[in-house]
Amino acid sequence: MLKFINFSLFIQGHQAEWPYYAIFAQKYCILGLDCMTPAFKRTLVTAALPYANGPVHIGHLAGCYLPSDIYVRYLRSKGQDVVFVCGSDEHGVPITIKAKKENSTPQQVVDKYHHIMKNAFAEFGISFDIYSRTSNKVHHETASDFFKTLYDKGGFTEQVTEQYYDTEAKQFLADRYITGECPKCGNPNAYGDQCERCGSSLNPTDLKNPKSALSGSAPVLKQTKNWFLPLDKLQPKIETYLEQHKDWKTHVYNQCKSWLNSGDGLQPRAMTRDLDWGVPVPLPDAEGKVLYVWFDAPIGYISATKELLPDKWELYWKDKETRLVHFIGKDNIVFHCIIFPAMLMEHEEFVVADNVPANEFLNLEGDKISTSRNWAVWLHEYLEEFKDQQDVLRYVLCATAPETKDNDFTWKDFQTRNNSELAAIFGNFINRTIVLTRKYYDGVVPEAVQFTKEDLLVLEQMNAFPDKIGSALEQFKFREALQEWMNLARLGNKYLAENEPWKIQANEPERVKTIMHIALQISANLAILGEPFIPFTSSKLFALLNIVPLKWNSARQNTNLHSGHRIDMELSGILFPQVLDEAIDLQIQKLQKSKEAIATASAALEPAKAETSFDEFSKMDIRSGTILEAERVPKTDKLLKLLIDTGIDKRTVVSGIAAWYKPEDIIGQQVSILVNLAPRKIKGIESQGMILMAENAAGELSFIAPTKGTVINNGATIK
Ligand code: B3M
Ligand code: ZN
Repeated sequence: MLKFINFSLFIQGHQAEWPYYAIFAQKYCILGLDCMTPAFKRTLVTAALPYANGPVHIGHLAGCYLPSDIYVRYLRSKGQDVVFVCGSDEHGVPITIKAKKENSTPQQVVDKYHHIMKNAFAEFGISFDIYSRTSNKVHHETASDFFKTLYDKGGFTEQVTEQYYDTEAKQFLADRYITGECPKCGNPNAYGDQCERCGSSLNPTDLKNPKSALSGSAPVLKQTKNWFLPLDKLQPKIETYLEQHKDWKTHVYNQCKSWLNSGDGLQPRAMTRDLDWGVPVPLPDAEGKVLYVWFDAPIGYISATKELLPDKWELYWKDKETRLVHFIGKDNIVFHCIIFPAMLMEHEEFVVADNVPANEFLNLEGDKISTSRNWAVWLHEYLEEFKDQQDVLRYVLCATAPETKDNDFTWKDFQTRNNSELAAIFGNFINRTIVLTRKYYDGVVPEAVQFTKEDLLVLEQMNAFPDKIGSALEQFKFREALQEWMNLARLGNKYLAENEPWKIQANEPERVKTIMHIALQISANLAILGEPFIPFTSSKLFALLNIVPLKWNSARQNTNLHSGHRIDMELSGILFPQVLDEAIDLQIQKLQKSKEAIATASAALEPAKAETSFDEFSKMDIRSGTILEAERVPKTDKLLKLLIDTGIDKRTVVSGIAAWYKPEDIIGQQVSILVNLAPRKIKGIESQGMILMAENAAGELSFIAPTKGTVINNGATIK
């Protein structure tokens, strides 16, 4: 109905704009009976390709994999033609950074995590038709061809620009290799390609106080050639596209709008990178360059479809009657609503997204989920601790989904939703129905003898649920849909509680037959309509009722369990055991440990030293310098002999940094050096000063150097 209302408002406000009307009329059957049913022939659903750089946690699940799975299961149940694709995003800096951290290679990292992630999704019933990966051949070819096609059409501008370069690591610093202050919101930890706090898409040179994520040092600017997508020129097309999608979730639409309207609007964006991990740029003069991960990753949706349906994939990508829906987290909005559509439009052969129902973020016990702080509920750990209870987590994450704003997952809420909703309402209703059917009728569905007015009302209400739930799902209102499903269980529970068959069986056995007949129909409908949300339980319930799984539209009927049909006599009707306080306490303790670990790490920092005066401090002459030569001091593990240009002179300094820096890597490194420290002999070498280093609680060292590259000359004072 919502679409219909929007439509009338639209007609009032924009009577002259008939092309929009035509698009709208084509998109939805507004003149048909079922105005929510789109006029598309098939749907392609994509879920964001997660970086293969760590295991999966509840934030991933709640953000896009659970809602997309619920949506797809619903469409399948409705008998619609739907394909659901996903896979691991195996390129980009998040992978190479992880490899560095784990002291392994990018390939080893993606091989390890691809399988862990794939299994976790399968264990939680995320029913992808394919879970592919972007390191495979089909993808490399598809992404390469896509780039070539755009290139041949003149879709890129070739530009030599100054990009940040880490002189220590001898590498250009793309995307997450560089961090700094977000120019839009001031977040001090924004990445070179994006600020995770305000969602802005950035270029590394936008960051204030940039810093290399590789060495921690301040980068220098160095010229390099890259290929840019001229988003500035494409802005009008994107604007028109967005105007056709006012039906998108408000926060998604508004975010897109604000990018288009902010500052000078969209800016050209480099689609290639100076990196050695990724899809090589398919041009002769592009040695050592790969495609930008955000160029190749969304093409991964296309490659995955190709891999799944080698003969039919084009139908899902090139036929106008395909509806493309991207499920993502909010940090991916710009890439899916602006950049990828721009790429697809420029290519000209592909359909673009009809909807991008992004979710906001899920927090955990009031704090942002964080892998590095181990503030997360990991799916593999959950499975060990709550064996066979995947549906409880699916239910809770759907009930608290961050659909329109960030939301919080708490273990107390998890317990309450299990015990007071799944167990006390749904589970209780099913168990009573099964137990009484076995007890009174030896498991055989009794005949409804005579319906009272109240029975008919309950049946009528029951029959309204498929549309109520369906319409909420079609509008991506998953919480509301789930609540409606639970309302059907409430209806059943209330019906039994009011009619109390257990009390009247002795005197009114005929009446009880009708009551139980109706309770059994409600149970069957709960199994059908619950399948998208809690598929494991739904199939247990079908087994309990001893019927094959039924499709959505059967739930409009009262006759899914015929009189005379025998339900299963063995299976347990307890579908959701209680979650005990001890289990919850254990989880809370576990999180507490993560908090303590973080606290211990910061407590390990040295307390501040006693006060000093400015005069005392000014006695120290600290200058900016550059390392000219470096070599190991023989027979020591820790010491390097450095020759430093202090601007005033060139002098030798012995420094205990050999555990952290190789001599060959630090030539050219800018340093801060205390030049008026009295000389002293170390291992027979006269050290004429001291370079300043930062040291963390773990004893790791990093240079303290001027951050403005060559602007600060050797000899510049530091005060
Ligand atoms: N891998 C970002 C992420 O995992 C990215 C999504 C790609 S979707 C094409 O958050
Ligand atoms: Zn920001």
